[in-house]
Amino acid sequence: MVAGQQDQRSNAYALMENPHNIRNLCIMAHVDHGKTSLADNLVASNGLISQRLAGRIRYMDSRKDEAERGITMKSSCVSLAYSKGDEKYLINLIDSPGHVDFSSEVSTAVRLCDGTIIVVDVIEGVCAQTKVVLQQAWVENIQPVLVLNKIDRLILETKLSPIDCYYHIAQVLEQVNAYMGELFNTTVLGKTAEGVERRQQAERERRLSERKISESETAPEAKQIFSDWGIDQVDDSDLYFTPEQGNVIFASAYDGWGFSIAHFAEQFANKLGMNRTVLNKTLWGDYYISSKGGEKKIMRGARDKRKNPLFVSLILENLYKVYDTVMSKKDNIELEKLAGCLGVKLPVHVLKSTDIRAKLNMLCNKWLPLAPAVLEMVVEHLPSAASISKERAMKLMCSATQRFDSLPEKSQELQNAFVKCSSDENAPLIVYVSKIFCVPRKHFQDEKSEGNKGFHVQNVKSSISEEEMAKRREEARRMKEAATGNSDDSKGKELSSEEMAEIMRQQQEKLADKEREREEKQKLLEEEVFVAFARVYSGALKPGQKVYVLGPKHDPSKIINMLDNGELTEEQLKDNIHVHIGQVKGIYLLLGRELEPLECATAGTVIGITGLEDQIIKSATISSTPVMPAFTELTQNATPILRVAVLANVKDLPKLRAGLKLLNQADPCVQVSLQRSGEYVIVTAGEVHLQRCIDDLQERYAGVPVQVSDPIVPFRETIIEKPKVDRLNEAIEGENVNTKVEDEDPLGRVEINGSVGRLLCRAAPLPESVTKLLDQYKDLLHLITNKAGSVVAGENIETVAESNGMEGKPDLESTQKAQENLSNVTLKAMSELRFQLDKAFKEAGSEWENAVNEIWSFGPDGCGPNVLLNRIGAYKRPSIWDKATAIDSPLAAYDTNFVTGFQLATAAGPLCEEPMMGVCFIIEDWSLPQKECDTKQFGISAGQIISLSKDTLRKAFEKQCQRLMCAMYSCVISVTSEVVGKMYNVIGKRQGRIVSGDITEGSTSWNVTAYLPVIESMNFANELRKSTSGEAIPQLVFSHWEVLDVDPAWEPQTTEELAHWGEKSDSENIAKNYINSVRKRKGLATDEKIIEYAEKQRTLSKNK
Ligand SMILES: Nc1nc2c(ncn2[C@@H]2O[C@H](COP(=O)(O)OP(=O)(O)OP(=O)(O)O)[C@@H](O)[C@H]2O)c(=O)[nH]1
Ligand SMILES: [Mg+2]
Repeated sequence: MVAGQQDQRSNAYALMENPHNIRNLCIMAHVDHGKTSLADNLVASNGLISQRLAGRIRYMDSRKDEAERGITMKSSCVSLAYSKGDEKYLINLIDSPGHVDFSSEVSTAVRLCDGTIIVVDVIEGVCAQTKVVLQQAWVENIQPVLVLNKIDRLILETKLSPIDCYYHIAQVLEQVNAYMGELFNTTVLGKTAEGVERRQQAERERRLSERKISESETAPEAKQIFSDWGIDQVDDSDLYFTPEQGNVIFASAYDGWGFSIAHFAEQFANKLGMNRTVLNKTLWGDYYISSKGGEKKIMRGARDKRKNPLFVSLILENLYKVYDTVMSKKDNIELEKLAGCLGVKLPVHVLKSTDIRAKLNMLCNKWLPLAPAVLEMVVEHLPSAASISKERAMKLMCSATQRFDSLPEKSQELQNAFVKCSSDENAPLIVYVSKIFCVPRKHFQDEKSEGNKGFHVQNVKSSISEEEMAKRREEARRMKEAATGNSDDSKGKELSSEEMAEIMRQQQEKLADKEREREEKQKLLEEEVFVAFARVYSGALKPGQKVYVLGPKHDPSKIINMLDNGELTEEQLKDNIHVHIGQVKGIYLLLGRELEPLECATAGTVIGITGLEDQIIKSATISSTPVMPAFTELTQNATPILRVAVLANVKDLPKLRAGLKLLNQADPCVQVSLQRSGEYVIVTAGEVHLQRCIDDLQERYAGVPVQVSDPIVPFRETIIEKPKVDRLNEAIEGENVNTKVEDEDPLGRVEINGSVGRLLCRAAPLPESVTKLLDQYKDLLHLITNKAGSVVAGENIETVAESNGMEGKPDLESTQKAQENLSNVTLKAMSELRFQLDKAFKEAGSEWENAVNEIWSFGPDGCGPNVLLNRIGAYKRPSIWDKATAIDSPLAAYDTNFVTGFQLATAAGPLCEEPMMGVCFIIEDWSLPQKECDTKQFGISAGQIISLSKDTLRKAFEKQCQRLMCAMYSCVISVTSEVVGKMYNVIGKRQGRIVSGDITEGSTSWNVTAYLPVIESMNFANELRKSTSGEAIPQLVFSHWEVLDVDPAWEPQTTEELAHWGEKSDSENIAKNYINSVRKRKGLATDEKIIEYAEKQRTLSKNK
């Protein structure tokens, strides 16, 4: 079936013509479950690599570090040809990484696909990332199929008997389906109603079918189930994985074999003379063959009757025999005989080979070739590129938070283009670029021949930048002249004017720096090419075509009225930072490590595009019209948390800057920023990701040695209820109080009464459940407060705002409009959140009774986990849940300023200027000075109100018991029982906490979940690997924030404490240490003494 496909590959155009025969899919799984090995087999089917190397070479892992570490670090695509009967298919296969650090790469892959192959290692079963990818497929609404991999290990390593092997596999399948059921049952906020309904229907039908089966079990006459057994009508194929449906493949990617139930059903139907459909439904499950009375019948109840199920007797026993003959008996004559039985002819050189595994691979691959089994499942069960539904198109064009009909009509019409998937000349061009990646120039197939397109690309590129460079030089020359001209006017001063010389030098240096930066980028682009990883949804794309490149924040409603004949003028383009015009240079078919040039890419296919690197950062939408909305943002599963500063030699700084820009452009997850302190900081998802970024910077993007600082780990500052016991576990009362709370007011209220008015407020710890909710729904809060605005506009707000020189003044009308544009899903989510918050507040005690309606703002950034409550009797403003309305109160004019103060206070707390978390500021009274109310003439400035609120809130915070919060990783490790103890040691040493540790049923491996403070996690993976002889690979993902229950201000004071801890507090105050290290890094004052024992020093010097 697969033979001769190599030729078809080169004829990609013929394959692309029919989008109904294109499948775009990705392979997803937990780390090391065998994705790349499976991809190898599929690639080998097209002759890109030899079958002998499939499962070993890991062709898609093209980077050096991927090969060295043995893990995939990026998603990459290979286009394959496959034919079944007369139909020819183009399969665009994307291999994705399984390591959590690269989960954003998985997101970029999923977005371009309509289906996915989920791989599960049958030894390890469903692991943390398996669940994540299943959820991702569910959320993105793409169809999954399943490959149960590494079955050879069940046979060879665990040495399970065939029947146990069957039960083990059945259990793993059950685990996967149980999780699918769980996904279906949990109502994730934002999930579309249609999706839920569709799945509910499937679930109902499944239950019905189960009932039917169990009913049939009770009826003895129904035990023989050749004929009508009532399952036919059930279609739950899109919810569960069931071998009889054909969406499950049993495989060993390493040994190159794999099969679906249908394959054996066909074989045995002929051999045993049975009905193929019946065999298809009974080869998996509790069925056995009974040959009572000479007639062979398939019966139910194998388990009860202690019979071998069909899967064991017809399939597994044969497989075991093959493994036994090749691996244990090593008898060539018997092997040849067995091969004959299986209908396989082994070449002589294979029979003579001493490499037993190669022999096994050859035999199994010929008997049960993996690639056709998987590809057949793919074309039958995964949707084609032309089957995008209106709902899915809507989801791609418009985020769930916005109403689709709030888009301009012309934009809404484009929804049809997705459904049509037409490549006609008139069809609008719609392309999505999910990431941009760097490829060495030598990997372009057209670079290898002379006068090729790629070269042309390069020439055009460099000529443009030559022009730009010339322009820059001219600018520099003019500046220099201007400077000299000035000094000409005052000749006498020319040399004496040091200032002038200095300015000139600085200007030149600046220019030269930028120049060098550009040159560096240019040099790099001579060796490497940026390729946009894209899918054409509608229209056809050709090299040389001019297109609109729309940034992720592009909103067509903002430009719709400017359009002149459907286009934007150059002037308008200059003003709009989200729309660019770019020219496509080359279009390529992606072939794993190589790229093959195309003359045209039609709708439905996944391609690489060159020439747009100046317009695209991370992702973009490409279209022939600017009314196309930007595609919705990719779902990210991991929060980048590991932050480091990067340094280079002064002379290398331009290179470093250029390199960082390229890194930021090409990595979907990394965040690059320039701190106020002048440091370049990069934020990565974890240690492995960091290492990859640094390697890329050093070897590809910057090409200079780069130094990396110690990780900058974020903290949060919070307050807690007054503790009841001290560090010696004794009740705190009276004198024994060891906290900094001052007691004039038991609640710690702060009152300010000055020239800008009176303010009375206090801070209180938010109930934990409320903080959790706020943290969880950060994005939703962002939408509520920033877009739909809780902004209150006073009648005279504009005049006051203007007189204050305030920019971005709240605009009641636009706020109301934004509120109207919120989609039903968002409104529903908002009311749900409000309900949950109300419940959480009410459960926390009577003092929070009405809190949810008093919420004024969230902070920092309007969406953080801190709350500002309005309990001012005289100021009745609508809460954030209500519609923005104008209210008549003098305070309304300063409302936003007050909130800004709150945002600033919560963005940097007093302990070490880190953001606050879980703090509630209750404003009990606020009034302006009397004369301010009478007349606006003596206006109080916005700045005064901001400082008033910021400083007072900070003071209120300081009056409570302050604590530091640490970021925690959740760490999932699976290891064998021999090294579990060693693993616990390493976790314990780093202040980690084991949450759960279970032995996986049917194996000796343990699945352990632990929490580990991020600050203690450096080098953790290495240490763990070393102490467990390379067995344990931790998967660290940011999990949550946890209060460090140590008072940072604590020092031993009472006699007992002094006796217990010693005067210098023998064991260090860990919270204080953390705070001091942060303060030192930020250049803030600490109370550490530089000289601890001055006398000793003196004695030392005397003794000299
Ligand atoms: N015994 C056995 N080993 C396998 C099989 N499939 C893969 N492996 C091995 O498992 C390891 C991981 O395989 P990969 O294909 O790199 O796994 P992956 O899922 O691509 O890993 P990441 O991309 O890093 O997440 C390699 O050592 C493979 O040789 C299999 O079917 N049987
Ligand atoms: Mg891989």
